[in-house]
Amino acid sequence: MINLILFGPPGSGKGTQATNLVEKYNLLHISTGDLFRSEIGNKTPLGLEAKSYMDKGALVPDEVTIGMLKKKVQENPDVKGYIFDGFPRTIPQAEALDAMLMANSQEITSLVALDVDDEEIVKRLLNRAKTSGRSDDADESIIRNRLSVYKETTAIVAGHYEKKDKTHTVNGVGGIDEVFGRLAEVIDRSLVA
Ligand code: B4P
Repeated sequence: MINLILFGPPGSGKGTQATNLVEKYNLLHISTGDLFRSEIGNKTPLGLEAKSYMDKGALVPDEVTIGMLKKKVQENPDVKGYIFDGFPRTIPQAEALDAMLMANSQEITSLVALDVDDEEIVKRLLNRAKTSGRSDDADESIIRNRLSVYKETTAIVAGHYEKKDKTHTVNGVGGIDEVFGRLAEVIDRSLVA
């Protein structure tokens, strides 16, 4: 099984690249952000709770996020592997993911991080806000809060997998196809390692 984590700050291109990676590697794409937005769209209690955090650019609490992720994995056991997009974002989430995979004699194959500078991210997300209708993209101070949360709480997750020699970083600035080529090269190398 192939278990990839697509990592990087908000707006670094994770969702964009996951779509292409799914085609190439035939994996199930699980985006916790997309799962939350679907719950919000369906006005479920989980969605209402998640929205109160997402609108501020804060992380949704771990127990809610981990429970939702596990459910999605358990509903899809017969796949070649997973692309985890936007998960894990905290050390407890990473530990829960490792434990869940280990219970099935699996592990993370590789964490691939997209490196993009803050100003490029702010530009991309404000631009996406024009069509996405996402309130967390429309306000620069909320975007900057998301970037601070990433630096303070999420970035250390890359270090967690670095200790296991699983972390790889690629330059996320450039055309979408160009960035995809860089990702595929790193992933292909980690698959034969
Ligand atoms: P996400 O849905 O994961 O939001 P994101 O990080 O903004 O999306 P992504 O990074 O995939 O967007 P992309 O770069 O592809 O999370 C939203 C919120 O949900 C979080 O803030 C949090 O509140 C909550 N949440 C989610 N997961 C959680 C977890 N595990 N724990 C707790 N809370 C959680 O796209 C950005 C834009 O850039 C697009 O417009 C795209 O077209 C553009 N773009 C992409 N690649 C480009 C390129 N190469 N050049 C130019 N533009 C590019």
